[in-house]
Amino acid sequence: MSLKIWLDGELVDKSEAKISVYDHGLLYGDGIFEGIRVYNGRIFERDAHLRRLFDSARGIRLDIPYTLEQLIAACEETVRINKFIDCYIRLLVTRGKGNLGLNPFTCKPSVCIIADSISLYPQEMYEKGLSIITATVTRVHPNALSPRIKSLNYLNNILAKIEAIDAGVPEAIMLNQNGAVAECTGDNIFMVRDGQVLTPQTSDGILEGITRGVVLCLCQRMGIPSAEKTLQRHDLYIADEVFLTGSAAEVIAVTHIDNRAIGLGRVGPVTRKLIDAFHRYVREN
Ligand code: PXG
Repeated sequence: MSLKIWLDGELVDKSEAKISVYDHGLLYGDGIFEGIRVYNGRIFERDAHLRRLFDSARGIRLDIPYTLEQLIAACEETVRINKFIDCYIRLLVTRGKGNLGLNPFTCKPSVCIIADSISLYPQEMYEKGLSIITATVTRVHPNALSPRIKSLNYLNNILAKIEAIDAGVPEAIMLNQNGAVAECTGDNIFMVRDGQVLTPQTSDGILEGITRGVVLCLCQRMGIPSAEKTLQRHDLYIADEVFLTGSAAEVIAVTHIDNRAIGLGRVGPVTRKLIDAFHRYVREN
């Protein structure tokens, strides 16, 4: 059976799910999205993802032509009709079909919901951890385009991802305009030093990741001290452990950065505990 895609209120076959070449999502990368996991048939952190979607929409002055309740029902229907138990939902809102020219206010927004599988890194990297690099390209300045907006315009991250691929590694750290650590191309970054878990603050120019929020919450529940703090690349180099979080990536260890071993150069004990706790948590909540 072919996959069914939810497109502007209808469930259509994947081969029929089409968007106009005049859609400003294509013409200008004008739109927003969410990437959400479904575990055990439940949409993980559903309300947080939808809240961020509506916040992103506000950030770019896009009126989503559906209510929160309608979008929730649409996501649930898309998962159900495709008979998924565990999957990944890509929910996107494009500015929609309009005229050539940047003016977004001639467009009628389109909403598309894809339920499918995703794997960001090969399975063996989850056991061994990742080697990553620092990208030379700077994370976009918050006053240019806030990284808090999950926009369809991912060129900044893609340029960093290309640097990673060129270097033969799967991921890159992006620094902000001040040279501080921001995040990776599709994940938030954490470090552990002397038993304390640290991650950059919102004001360091990051997407406020839902998985990041869950991991901070797990730290609290497990009695692991944690804080949001501006970090330099040097902080990562001298960390005991580094790991990444994201809806697609889940929680994954980083063992090497810029060819330097982090700590002992293997998956550390705090990371291991948080990975296990995360996998338990997603099946409970
Ligand atoms: N930073 C950036 C720039 C992201 O794109 C995260 C952090 C983590 O946020 P969440 O809320 O997912 O914990 C992201 C999320 C993909 C893909 O297809 C990327 C993300 C999510 C889902 C799929 O590469 N990035």
